[in-house]
Amino acid sequence: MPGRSFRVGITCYPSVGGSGILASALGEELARRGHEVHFISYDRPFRLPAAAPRIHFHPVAINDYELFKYPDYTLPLSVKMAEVARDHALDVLHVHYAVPHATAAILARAMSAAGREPCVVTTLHGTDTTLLGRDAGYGPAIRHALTRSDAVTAVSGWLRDETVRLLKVERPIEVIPNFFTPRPPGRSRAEIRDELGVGDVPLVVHVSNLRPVKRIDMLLETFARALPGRDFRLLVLAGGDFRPFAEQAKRMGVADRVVVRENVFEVEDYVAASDVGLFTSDSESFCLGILEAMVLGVPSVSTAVGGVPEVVVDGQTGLLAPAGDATGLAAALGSLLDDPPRRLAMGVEARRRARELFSAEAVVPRYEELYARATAAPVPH
Ligand code: GMT
Repeated sequence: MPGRSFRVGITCYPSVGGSGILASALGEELARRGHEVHFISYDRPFRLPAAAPRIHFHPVAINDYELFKYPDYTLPLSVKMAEVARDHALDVLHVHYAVPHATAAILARAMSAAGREPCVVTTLHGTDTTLLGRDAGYGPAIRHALTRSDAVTAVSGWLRDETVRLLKVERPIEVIPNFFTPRPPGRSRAEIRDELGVGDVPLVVHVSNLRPVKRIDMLLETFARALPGRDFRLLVLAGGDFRPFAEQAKRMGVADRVVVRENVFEVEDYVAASDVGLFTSDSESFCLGILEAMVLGVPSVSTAVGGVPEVVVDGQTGLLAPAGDATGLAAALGSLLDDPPRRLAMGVEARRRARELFSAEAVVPRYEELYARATAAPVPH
């Protein structure tokens, strides 16, 4: 740890989603490096270990007052943030996903005693800008919170540029990419394949929360188009309900070749037992799923959207195809399935790139440096 240790409050969505996963991993790494980390959210983030030194969790209680048609989260969150900041003398409130976390943090800072205000660091993850930033009911509040944050980061250059374009943000936004640290292997490739009942045939893996932007329809379409003349399986690690898509798989006649596991919190063993990743999103600021595969030596076929080309080097660590192009995606997938040596070489290169650019060792010190800069020179407010 370089010099100073920080007391950091982290707020994120605790449910399945890239921003919460990244925030949890960051908290774990910061605690490992000697910082004191306080998670503040309505639930304990799902990938956070049950108990770990220097990691604390502060739940936000939400009351459902009859008077309100919709329960409010932003105000109780800001009050809890201010309380934790005061009681634990936090240096930094680091919020992941701007809505409503950045607004709550700005309010918490305003409620803190003069001279004891925590710095606010906001990390943008994607739809907080690309979806909500376009919404007239949110845009001005997001812009305000970003302008008043002491530091703002985005997980890709594409997301930084989109944020500037959509929200006309004039302050600097630093690009700090995502990272992924795999947990130690639990079960072997053979054990996992045995559980999945896939024998030795090539296995294509998809990991996501199945939201509409992930285009699961396109995933199944790509899979179905690549199948003729080949024997392989699709494994979907679903952070959401797969039932609406099971019908489509049945209609396409591929249901018996699709294996689904829902709510797998530790994806590593499943991904490591796979041969190719497949991601067909319409939009991704980064795509943590691709990185999880890369770290485990698995190359991906993906749509070339948003920040994905910053993660995947087309032809070296994976293959890219235009969004919505099931034919192109299926051709790319087929070419990797038909060429195991190329697939393996890409996996090696993917792992090397992940280690160099997207490992905790490469990324976490950048957050530490940012905390040091932000606390040394907070923005005047
Ligand atoms: O994947 C999602 O839909 C969740 C969303 C989030 O904010 O939780 O993911 C975004 O953040 C991830 C972590 O930085 C990125 O890897 C995803 O690309 C991004 N999703 C989109 O931009 C659609």
